[in-house]
Amino acid sequence: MEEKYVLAEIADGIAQVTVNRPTSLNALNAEVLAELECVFYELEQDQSVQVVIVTGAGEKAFVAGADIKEMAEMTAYQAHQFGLKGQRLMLFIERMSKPVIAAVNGYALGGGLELALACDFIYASENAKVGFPEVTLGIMPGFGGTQNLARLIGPARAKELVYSGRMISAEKALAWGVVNEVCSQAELGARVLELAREVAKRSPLGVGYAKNAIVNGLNMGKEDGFRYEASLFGVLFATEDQKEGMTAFVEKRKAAFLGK
Ligand code: DAK
Repeated sequence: MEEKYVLAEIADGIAQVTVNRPTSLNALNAEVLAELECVFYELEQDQSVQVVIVTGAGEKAFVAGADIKEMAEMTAYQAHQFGLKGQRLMLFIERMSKPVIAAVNGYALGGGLELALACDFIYASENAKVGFPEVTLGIMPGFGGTQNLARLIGPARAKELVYSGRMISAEKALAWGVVNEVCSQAELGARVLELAREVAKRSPLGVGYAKNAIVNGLNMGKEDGFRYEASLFGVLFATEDQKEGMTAFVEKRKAAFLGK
């Protein structure tokens, strides 16, 4: 598929995905969602990719939400299909076997914040603003935002954000635990890349299984989560990465992981 609104570049095991529709502040229309779905599907299959970074083109926005102009004309059936498409994308990202980091370089609103929340975590620039303005439009978050935000920062703060439709600053988002780190816009790309490079040196299986345990464990009771973790832990002992990691430690050298 030839992508029009989504750029993907791969170098040294790291894929950089950019939502590239800056004149609409990278708003998600049906075409952008479809392209993102294809790109993420390909990155999941690509063995050379260990970490994915998602950002928005331009200096103003990560993604300013679902495309309001497109949604304004939708029938209930089209809105339903649009919602299913968005949810499918968010769940796919959440369940990918590789980490996905959101580099939020400006507005992350509505569906844009939902995209960022579907990622493993968020680094943001100082000018970033995040929020759920859906209630100002007569709707509510529908790409998993109510579920992911409440799980991340607790129901009280999530309700305050969702009910008010307010945008909060990067600084407040950091204090509330929506984002992991805030830096200047000029530094954001480098800070995220630095972390991605560190993660890309680790065992892809160790990282992927840990993601699997955290993501799926959050949907389980604690004891089921412990059992699930133990099963995945055991499976890793059937891999070459475990043998290589421990042999390298004993031989006092750096491990060369193969992801198998
Ligand atoms: N959709 C379409 N166009 C957008 C947009 C958006 N979300 N956000 C910005 N744009 C466009 C603007 O219309 C403008 O286009 P032109 O007028 O130049 O053609 C251009 O981007 C630049 O924006 P502004 O001129 O407004 O720039 P400002 O700096 O003045 O303001 C802003 C920036 C981010 C504060 C403002 O653009 C704004 O308030 N944007 C809307 C933010 C928003 O409300 N986002 C949430 C959208 S609702 C569903 C599940 C989920 C969803 C929907 C359905 N189902 C289950 C069915 C998700 C819903 C949402 O995300």
